[in-house]
Amino acid sequence: MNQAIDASVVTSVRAWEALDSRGRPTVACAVELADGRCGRVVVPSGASTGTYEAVELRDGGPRYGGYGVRKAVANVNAVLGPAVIGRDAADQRDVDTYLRDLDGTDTLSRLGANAVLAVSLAVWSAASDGTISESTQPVGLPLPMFNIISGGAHARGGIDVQDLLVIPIGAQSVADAVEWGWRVRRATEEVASARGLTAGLVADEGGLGPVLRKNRDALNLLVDGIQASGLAPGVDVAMAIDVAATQLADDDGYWLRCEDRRLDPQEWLAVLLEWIDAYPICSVEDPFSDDDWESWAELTKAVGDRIQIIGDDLFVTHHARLERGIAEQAANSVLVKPNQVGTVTDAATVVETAHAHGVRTVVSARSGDTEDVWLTDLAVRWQAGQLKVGSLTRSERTAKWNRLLELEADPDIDTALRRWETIQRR
Ligand code: 2PG
Ligand code: MG
Repeated sequence: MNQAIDASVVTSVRAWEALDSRGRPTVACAVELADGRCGRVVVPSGASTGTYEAVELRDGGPRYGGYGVRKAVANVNAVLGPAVIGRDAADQRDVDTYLRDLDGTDTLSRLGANAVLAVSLAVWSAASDGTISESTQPVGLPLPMFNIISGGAHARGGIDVQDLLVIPIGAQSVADAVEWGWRVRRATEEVASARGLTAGLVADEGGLGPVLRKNRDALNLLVDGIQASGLAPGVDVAMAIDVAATQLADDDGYWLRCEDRRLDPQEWLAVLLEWIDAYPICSVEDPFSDDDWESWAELTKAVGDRIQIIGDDLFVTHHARLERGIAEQAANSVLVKPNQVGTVTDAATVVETAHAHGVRTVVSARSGDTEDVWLTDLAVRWQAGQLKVGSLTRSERTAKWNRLLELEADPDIDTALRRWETIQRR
């Protein structure tokens, strides 16, 4: 063994049960290397999970309403951790392949994707030691996507569309982007209050959770909020939606519960195209369910490159599903969530595949997230085009924006905000 490898050998792995931002138990893990570097992470967890995601291990039973993760923690401390000790943390692919082999299932359901990701990320965190780029090349910082209004699984009693977001497409810096997002959120809250809506309710990702009767009411509220902020809709700031349509789908098509409307896929496609024409929408995520490949391809064909169509539940950060999507032209963008697939290497492979095929990348947090900032660092390392971590309130959200602001302000890193034009050309 040479000295460099000696220094980055894993010497200790320790896991414990912690809480995520929704107050649900999650796995925390600390890894130490021979030279003293250490990584400590707390893994996130989704609410509108895709059918094909890697599987979190939960304890069941009365403790924490069944959400406890003591079994996953025990799997780190007794199986995954001891197996990783002695391996080179600088070789992430080797570590992750080994972790995956130990589990032995494609969805990591035996030892738990929450257990495997905790170790994979903590190893990555220890080895990277807070550094962003080894190169002296300019590092493009991802363009933020800010959640303003929430519905669906993130805001009980709200509209069907899960997230209404803004992308500050005209911003020249992260600092401006963040301030513009803040202005839109505040103005939207004021417009909602003036309309007598209970806008102060905050949803899981820090966005507003007003009780509205129609999905269009939310789209109108957001466009009015952008206008009231003094920014130009579609020029400074564009709208984005995450439908999370797997949550709306049943055997007959799509069910808009707040409007009590049932639509077949063709009718639903027509509604989406109406919205895209009527509002300054530049991005639509999960417009159809994760099995409705045909409808995806129809929408993507209809909009061409005019707006981005993002596969979240469709691709679940899984390279085989992304490759099918590329072959069938089901979407032109991919959401990347490390815990959907379970290891840093698998998520990185999806980013590489996407970039090699001109598919845009949006690195994303989960609705149940944590105080950690590794997601921002991964997005920058991977040179992802965009970053989606929720709204501009709540510490688990602002921590990740704050890290982006920190990187932009770091004189030792040659950074530039990834501009919308650059993203569109990608
Ligand atoms: C999504 C995410 C984040 P969840 O659908 O994109 O907004 O939600 O973590 O609940 O899957
Ligand atoms: Mg989504």
